[in-house]
Amino acid sequence: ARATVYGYPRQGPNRELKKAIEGYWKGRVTADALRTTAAGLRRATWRQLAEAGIDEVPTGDFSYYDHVLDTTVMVGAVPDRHREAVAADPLAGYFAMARGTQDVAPLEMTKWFDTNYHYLVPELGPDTVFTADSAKQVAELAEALALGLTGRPVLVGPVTYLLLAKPAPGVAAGFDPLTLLDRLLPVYAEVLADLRAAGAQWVQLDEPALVQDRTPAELNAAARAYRDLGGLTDRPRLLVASYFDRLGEALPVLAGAPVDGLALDFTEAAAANLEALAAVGGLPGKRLIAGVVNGRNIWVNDLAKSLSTLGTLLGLAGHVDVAASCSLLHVPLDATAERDTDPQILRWLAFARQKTAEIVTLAKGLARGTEAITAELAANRADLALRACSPVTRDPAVRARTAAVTEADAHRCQQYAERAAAQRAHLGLPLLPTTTIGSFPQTGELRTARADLRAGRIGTAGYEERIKAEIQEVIAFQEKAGLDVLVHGEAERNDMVQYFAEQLAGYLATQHGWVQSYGTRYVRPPILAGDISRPEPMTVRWTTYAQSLTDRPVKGMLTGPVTMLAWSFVRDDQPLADTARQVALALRDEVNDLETAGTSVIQVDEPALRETLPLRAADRAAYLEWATEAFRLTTSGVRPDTQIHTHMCYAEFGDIVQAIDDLDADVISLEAARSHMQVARELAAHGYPREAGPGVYDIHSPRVPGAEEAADLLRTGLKAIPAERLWVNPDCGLKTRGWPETRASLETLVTAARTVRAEL
Ligand code: THG
Ligand code: ZN
Repeated sequence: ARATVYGYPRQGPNRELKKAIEGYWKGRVTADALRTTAAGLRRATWRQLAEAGIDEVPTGDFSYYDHVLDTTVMVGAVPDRHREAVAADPLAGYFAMARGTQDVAPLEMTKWFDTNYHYLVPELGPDTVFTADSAKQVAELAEALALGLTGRPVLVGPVTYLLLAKPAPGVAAGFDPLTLLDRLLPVYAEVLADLRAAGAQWVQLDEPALVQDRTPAELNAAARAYRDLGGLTDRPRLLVASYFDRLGEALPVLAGAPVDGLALDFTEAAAANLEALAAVGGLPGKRLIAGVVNGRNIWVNDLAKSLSTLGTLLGLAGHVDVAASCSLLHVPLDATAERDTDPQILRWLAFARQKTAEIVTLAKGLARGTEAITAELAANRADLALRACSPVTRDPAVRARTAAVTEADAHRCQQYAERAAAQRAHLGLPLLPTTTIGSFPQTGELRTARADLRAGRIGTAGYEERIKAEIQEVIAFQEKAGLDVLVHGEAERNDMVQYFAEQLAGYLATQHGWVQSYGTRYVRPPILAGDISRPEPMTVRWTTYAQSLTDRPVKGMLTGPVTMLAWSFVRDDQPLADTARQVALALRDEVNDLETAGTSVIQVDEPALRETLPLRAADRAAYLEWATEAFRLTTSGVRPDTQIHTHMCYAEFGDIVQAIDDLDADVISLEAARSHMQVARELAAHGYPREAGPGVYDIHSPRVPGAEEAADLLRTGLKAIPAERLWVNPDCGLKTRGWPETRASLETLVTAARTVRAEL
């Protein structure tokens, strides 16, 4: 049995890649220096993998920005608007596709399946002409071979590439990129021949799109693709890789194709994949790579359990190798860098480097029997036992409280109509009330103040004075601008998830646990390590301080339980629903304390509700059930006259309108400016019965809308939502904006609201 991985974090131990790329963008680093840094990082990674005992290293998984964009370059599908720039300077042109320039828009970016990685969406049309450019793949393979290693090029497969694409601008929306398959396959054939000539024995084609629900036509396309590529004579051996879920109906398709091996996910999808594999009679004579080490979480593997799965698989394939379930891109680099973490807890954690060691151990155990890894198995058993009975993972008070939750706890005690009347009387707001989403500009001074606090240059008192001064300014501005429901501006928050994670017991923050979100942007997701509780109020101080400065209502601002889970590493030792319920109860305490402290409007943001939707439709109802319950559990402990708001970003709400309704929030604000109030029409078509604020100002752009433009958007909104239920707000929070455009836009927004009010 061989040990392998499909991909590795690209950034380097100190995010050297980010620094080099951003330096190149600013003109401080030359293209050559950037290339040298990148090659050094690749070499260091391969050496480390080889020293750890990985038999076959991945190549071509490295990227300056995104591996889907690299595939676009490999198949020559550069959009027309970028051709000139790419021809003039390939590296600068590459970044122009990723980020746009003054004159040309970038490719659209979206989530890579259900991970927190984002890729650049290929733009294709009936006129797309593919041409092979295997230079990057060939060069990186050569680098690994030059180190004396066995390299396995990893490519995005042709079916997944087309399924991830969208019609190019100007192409009819009904255009199906999959119709280009026959044109694309010869290009893949050429790349495969080049890689074989360069010395590749195996090439991996990643087809994660096949773990999603697929139509018979799409499955046929996959069958055709791998019949054609498998039928080539001048090619390396082909490994088709799937991950993130079960292969389902695509498994018989790939098992029957003339390819040499399959890679399957045996973590959460283990049972389904095992069953489906047995049902097709296994993969006799073929290579099976078993992804038994979870590539998406940060927990140590249960080695004994994985060995048992591997043992079962031995009877089902010609040859079984061991890997992580997916690329290790989605986990941080090295847990031993976390020097501030409790050493007990550190033993439960496995980042990319630790997962690599687990894979090697399992391959050894599979090849030579458990006797060969007795010490590793014993240590692993001890670590797992410590985790299972640690007071961190088992807090009896939290467990008793979650067990006692009743149906009634997750429901407001009055129907919306009665609540709305009570809230109207209590708040006394005008028609078309104006508000913001919560955050105000995070200025350089605020970030400096936080850095000064961390470095000990200022004390807590000095820092808090700084935050209070900012709150005073934010409140004074909103009063002057004439907004109706004010916010404190969130000056004290570094990140909407991290801020709460740092204050909740059971959550763990990392020092160096960076994971790529997109391009050179990284996040450090906190870890839901144990049972969650709230030792003390987290936001009440700042909200009540802001309220003390004004007679208008100040909205309390919290991050919702689903988003707390979506942007953290979650536990693997209990159902997500249980973790969500614990977080919800902790947040419920905060909601209730805000109300007790005199807050009449409380917003619980759930921007990630839509993005955590499971890949398979069959799994969605169960997810939406616990997700909406967790939100209601957070927000249902308040009086009828306390108004609950929520907020969601991004535009595709169509498939979760019912879930949005099930949140039972009194008011929801949504992104809508760019789509001209499309969501308002979608809500109306669904019969959404409560209040909504489709955004009238696109915060992703520094452009200030005109008052008449904003008023027009409001009039459009009024066609879908009656005046009694329509709010006026921007699309999203303002933390990434500067003060000048924030001031101007909010003044415009109030003017527009007043204009349209006068027309009613
Ligand atoms: N918070 C958290 N997770 C998120 C988002 C968030 N995941 C999804 C989405 N938003 C990701 N978007 C971004 C946007 C900006 C950055 C990262 C992810 C970013 N990162 C800084 C960088 O890499 O330079 C680092 C910031 C820091 O120092 O913490 O700019 O809003 N939790
Ligand atoms: Zn938003």
